[in-house]
Amino acid sequence: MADDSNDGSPGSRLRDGARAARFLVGQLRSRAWTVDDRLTAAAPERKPSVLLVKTPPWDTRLAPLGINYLSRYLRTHGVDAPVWDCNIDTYLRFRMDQKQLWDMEEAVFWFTPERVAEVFNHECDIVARRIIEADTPYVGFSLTMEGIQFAKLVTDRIRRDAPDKIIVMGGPGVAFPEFRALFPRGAVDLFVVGAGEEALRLIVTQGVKPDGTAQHGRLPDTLQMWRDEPDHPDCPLCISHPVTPQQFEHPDFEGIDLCKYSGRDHIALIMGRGCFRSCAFCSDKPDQGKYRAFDFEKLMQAIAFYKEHYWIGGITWNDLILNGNINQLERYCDVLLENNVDLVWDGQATAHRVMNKRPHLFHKMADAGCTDLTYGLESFNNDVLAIMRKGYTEDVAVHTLRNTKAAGMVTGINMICGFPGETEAQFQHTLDALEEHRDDIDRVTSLSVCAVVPGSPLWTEHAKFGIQRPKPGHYHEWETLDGTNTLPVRIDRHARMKARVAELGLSAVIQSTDEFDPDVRAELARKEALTMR
Ligand code: B12
Ligand code: SF4
Repeated sequence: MADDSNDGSPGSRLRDGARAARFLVGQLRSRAWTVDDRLTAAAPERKPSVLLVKTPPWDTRLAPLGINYLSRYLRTHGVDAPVWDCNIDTYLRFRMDQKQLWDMEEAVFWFTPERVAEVFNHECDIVARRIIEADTPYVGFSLTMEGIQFAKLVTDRIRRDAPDKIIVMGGPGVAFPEFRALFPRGAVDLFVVGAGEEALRLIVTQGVKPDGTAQHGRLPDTLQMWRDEPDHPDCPLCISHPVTPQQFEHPDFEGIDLCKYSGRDHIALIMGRGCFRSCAFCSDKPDQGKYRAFDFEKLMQAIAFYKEHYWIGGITWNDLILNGNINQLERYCDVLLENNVDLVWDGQATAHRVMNKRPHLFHKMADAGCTDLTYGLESFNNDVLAIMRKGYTEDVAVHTLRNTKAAGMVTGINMICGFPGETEAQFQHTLDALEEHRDDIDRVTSLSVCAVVPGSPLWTEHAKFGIQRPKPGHYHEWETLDGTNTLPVRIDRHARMKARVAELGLSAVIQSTDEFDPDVRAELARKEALTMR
C-alpha cells in the first residue's frame, strides 16, 4: 500500500508519472483506440465548408469578383465559405520592392516556374500554412492562367502537410483542357469548369471526393463530370453545373477589407454573364456562353447595399459587354436617375446597331453616371471585321463611338494587329481610320498583337483560318500556312500602329511585344547564360 500512496516525495511522483505513461501507451497500442480513431472521435462531424482563395497575380485596385460571387452564393445556401484574397495580401507584403510584378506586362514572369519560386518560395510556405490552419475540408483556388505557377507552389505544400485537404481549382485559368494540362499531375483534385456556384455547392454539401463519389446523398444528373484524359485514372476530375441568371448572388464582400484596394470608393461588379457576339479570337465567349442578364431586383438591391454599407462612389462593370441587354441597361439607368443615386460607372461594351438608333440611351447612361466606355473594335476594315466575326461593320462602330462621345462619355477602343487574313492594305485602312475618327476616340485601351488562344475559334477551327496552332504557352507564335502572316509581320504592324497612336496624341495601353519576340527572348537567354557562368 505504501507504494501506491502519494506522499509528495520525488520518488512517489516519479512512480505516478511512470504509471500514467504506461496507461497511455497501453491505450494507444490497443486496437480499439488507435491514435487516428481518437482524432476522429474527438472531432465532431465537420461542417461543409470551403476556403476560397484568390492567389496572385490579379488586380490590386478592386476586390476580385470570382471568390466573392461564389462565397455569397454558398453562404446563401447554408455552406460556410470564407474568402481570402491572398493576392492583395501578397501584393501589400511585396510592393516595396516587387510592385512591378503586378503590372500587366509581367505575364512572362508569372509563367516561369523558376522565377516565381525564386521570389515567392517562402511566401508560399506562409500561404499554405494559412490555408491549412483554416481547417476546411475543401480549398478552392480561383485562377487565371498566369496564376498556375504560384498556385502550384502552394498546393505542393498543402499536399505535403495536409494530404487530406481536397484541392479544387476554378476560374478562367482552368476553362479549357489545354490550360488544365498545364497543372502537374497530383496538384489538383477537382477542376470546376465555368460558373462555379452550383457545382461547388454540390461538391461541398455532398462531400464529393476526387474519384467523383459523393459521401452524402446522390449527385443530380445535371452535374456533369468527366476526365480530360479518360484513360488516365490520375487525371483530375472536371465538374460543371449550369447556373441560371436568377441564381447568381451579388457579393457582400464579407471577409474582404475593401480599404486594402487602391480603387478607393469603387468596386467591380457584373450585371450579366456571357456575350451575344462570337468573335473569332475570343475565348471568353466559348467559356461563358451566350449573354444572360442577372435578376434586375437583386442587382438594384445589391447596389443599395453597397451604397449603404460601403459608401461606394463608383462601379467598374466587369461584364464582357455592358450593353448585352439594352432594355435592362436602360432600366438600370432609369432607377439610378429616378432615385438620384450618386454613382459613377464605366465598363466595356460592343458597337451596337440597334443601340445606335437610340441615341437617347447614350445620353441617359451619361446622365446616370456612366463616364467611360471601352469598345473592342479591333479593326476599322470591313473585310477584317468579317473574318474576325465581329458581327458589325465599320460604319456601325464609328456611329457607336460618335454617339458615346456626343453624350459626353470618354471613349476607349481595343485594337488587334495582324489578324489572320488581314492584308497590308486593310491594315493601312485601319491606321488611316484612326486618324479620320480621332475626334471620337479618347484612348486606345488595349493595343495588342493577335494571339491564338485555346478555346477561341481561331484555335479550335485553325484550319479554316489557314493557320498553324501555336505551342502551348506561346500563343503569339503562330503563322499562316501560306507564310504571309508571321510574328515579325505582326510585331511590325503593332509597332506602326503604336507610332500612329503616339502621333495622334492618343493615350494608350500598349502590350509589350518583348515578351514573345523570339529575337528578344534569344538575346535574354544568351545574357542569362553568360551571367550564370
Ligand atoms: C475585368 C477583368 C479584368 C480587370 C479586373 C478588375 C477586378 N479587380 O475585378 C483587370 C483589367 C484589372 C484585369 C486584369 C488582368 N486580367 Co482580366 N479579365 C477581366 C474579365 C473581363 C472579367 C473578370 C471578372 O471579374 N469576372 C466576373 C467573375 C464573377 O467571374 P469569374 O472570375 O469567371 O468567376 C466565376 C467562374 O470563373 C468560377 N470560378 C472562379 N473562380 C473559381 C474558384 C473555384 C474554386 C470555383 C469552383 C469556381 C471559380 O465561378 C465564378 C462565379 O461564377 C475577364 C474575362 C473573363 N472571361 O472572365 C478577364 C480575364 C480573367 N483576364 C485575364 C487576364 C490574362 C488578365 C491579366 C492577367 C492580364 C495580364 N496579362 O496582365 C490581368 C491581371 C494581372 C494584374 N496584375 O492585374 C484573362 C485570363 C486568361 C485565362 N484564361 O486565364 C481573362 C479571362 C480575359 C481573357 N480571355 O484573356 N482583368
Ligand atoms: S464582343 Fe468581346 S466578349 Fe464578346 S465575343 Fe467579341 S471579344 Fe468576346
